[in-house]
Amino acid sequence: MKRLLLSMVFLLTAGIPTIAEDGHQLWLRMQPNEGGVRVACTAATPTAGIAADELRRYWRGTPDISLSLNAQMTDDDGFAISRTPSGGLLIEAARDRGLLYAAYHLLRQQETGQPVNPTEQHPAFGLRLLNHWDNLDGSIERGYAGRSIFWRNHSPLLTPHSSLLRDYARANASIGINGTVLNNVNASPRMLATEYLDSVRMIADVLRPYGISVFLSVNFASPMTVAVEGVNGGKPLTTADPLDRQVAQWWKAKTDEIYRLIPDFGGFLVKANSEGQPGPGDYKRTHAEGANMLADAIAPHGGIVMWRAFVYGYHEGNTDRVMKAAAEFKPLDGQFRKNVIIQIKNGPLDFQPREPYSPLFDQLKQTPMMPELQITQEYLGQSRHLVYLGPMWQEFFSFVSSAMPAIAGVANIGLDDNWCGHHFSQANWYVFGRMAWNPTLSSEQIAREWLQQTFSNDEHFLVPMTWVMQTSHETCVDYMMPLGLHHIFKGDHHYGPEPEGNQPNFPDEWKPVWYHKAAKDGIGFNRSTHGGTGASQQYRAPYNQLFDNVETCPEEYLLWFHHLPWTFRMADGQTLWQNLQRHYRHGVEMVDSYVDVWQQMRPYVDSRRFREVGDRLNHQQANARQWRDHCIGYFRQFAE
Ligand code: GCV
Repeated sequence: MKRLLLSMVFLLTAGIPTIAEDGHQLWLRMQPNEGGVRVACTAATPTAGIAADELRRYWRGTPDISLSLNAQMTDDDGFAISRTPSGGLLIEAARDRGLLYAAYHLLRQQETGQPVNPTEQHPAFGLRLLNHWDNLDGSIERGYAGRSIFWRNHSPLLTPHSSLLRDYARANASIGINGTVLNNVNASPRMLATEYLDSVRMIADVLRPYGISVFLSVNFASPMTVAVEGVNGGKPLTTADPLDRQVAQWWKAKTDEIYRLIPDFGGFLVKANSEGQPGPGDYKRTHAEGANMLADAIAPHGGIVMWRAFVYGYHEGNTDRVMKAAAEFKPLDGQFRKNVIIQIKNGPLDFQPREPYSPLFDQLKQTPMMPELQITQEYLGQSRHLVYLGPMWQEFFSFVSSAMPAIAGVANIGLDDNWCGHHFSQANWYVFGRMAWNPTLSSEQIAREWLQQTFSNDEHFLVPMTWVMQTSHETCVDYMMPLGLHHIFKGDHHYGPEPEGNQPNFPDEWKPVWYHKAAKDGIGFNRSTHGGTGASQQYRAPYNQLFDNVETCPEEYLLWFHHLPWTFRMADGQTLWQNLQRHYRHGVEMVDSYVDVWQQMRPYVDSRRFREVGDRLNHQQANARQWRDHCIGYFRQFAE
């Protein structure tokens, strides 16, 4: 109701977009057509029905469209659009999801003023998933946009907010997302209790027509908390050892129960033996033994297990955390069941503003892998900073092949009116979906089409704001952690600078000083083979050589791989210290110009979104200055 009232507030100022928008419509702000479009659909499924309805309601092009399934086409979510002899459009797909994606493709072309050409498209990744880090109490780990849209207050969501969930499903479908993990990887064992599974069933029922299947994160020790009928006399078990017969029985019985409720359930996501989570290592079993036990339970139903490679324990001593995933998983290559996929964060550390790609992608040869990207900007200004992640992911895809079965993005969605906290954070949800469909699309093109649909088609808006978006990631890197610096964050909330951070109660792996190693002799983490940890050697050729050699290491990764004197000569002839300061200052200057550019955008943006984005940009400007002053001020004691 509040939302409705707000969107009814008409402004009187001439020349300014008249409706105050709250951003809830995301990039789906199409105006209904006047009728007159004839849509024939031979596929009688709810999903095909939605595809036809969307076109009936919003399509303003050719008056005749037919949708039909074609079993001759490649069996994936792709689609083909062709012209009929009578000038109409024919949409064909092997699956009804393909029909839905074709409908949204046409509407996107329409809204962005693109021609409707015959096309055949197939997604790069078969599974395109969101990962929600939502807890059953309704809070969200690393969520910056309000509380969970799925769960609340330690009790199952008995009546799903269906219209909200439908809006969520529709938005995802419009960008090709076809699955979602409903709970945090730091999973409560209670997630698998029957009362919660009943909620999962209700959510699945709402999402299914939009082509979205549901998945759950599971706690490896769930059998020790949740009882299952017919196993151990209906009592929880005393172990979660994956080689224990009762444990395997427990998972089989639980999985059968899930599939009775949700026949198209997608599978499990597991964080094991990482950051204090239980796992097979607690019983001296390997990741493969743990994953395979779950894989065997779910295989008869056609489900999968996504096993995360983000592993490191606390207090493991002075070892190099970025090497751990490759060190633990490479020896297991070839030992996983076919329905196990290893889910790997884009970088080897933890979603830093910039990281080189994770070398585990180079190490596994016989095991399916999937990238995990983080949409929620945990380390990139959260929902306070305008940082468009398209360029960062494009950089990742320039190193890592997209020939993988699946991809996941850690969601930035909550109950806030505009879903994502910052209006521009919606673009990161959008670009994730678009790149999961086609990682070769340029981030710039995606930024532009998102701006067109979300705000305005006017070139006076599009040109400057595409520039803002495209440069915003590098800008954030500049004012936070340029030249390959990493993890210089304050506290556990990961917001704000703390280069002096050396908290005695933190493990080394969380301490900023451990990562930047700034001292009189220089700055940076030596991961080369020249007196360093040798992490450079986990990469395939030629990157192992390139990164290892200070002369050839790209400057953006320099201090990730090398510890260098402050007087080191950079490519531009400046010393490292001068160059580092230049980056910090440049980052701030860029944010200054974003603030100015946005002020020019008033004629193209409704009042509420104009104000809200402006407020956040002011905040970002203040934060960028803090980062610059704090970091330069701290490093100066060593550098000068
Ligand atoms: C869900 C980082 C985050 C944690 C997160 C973890 C993970 O450490 O700070 O909040 O936990 O990554 O990806 O498992």
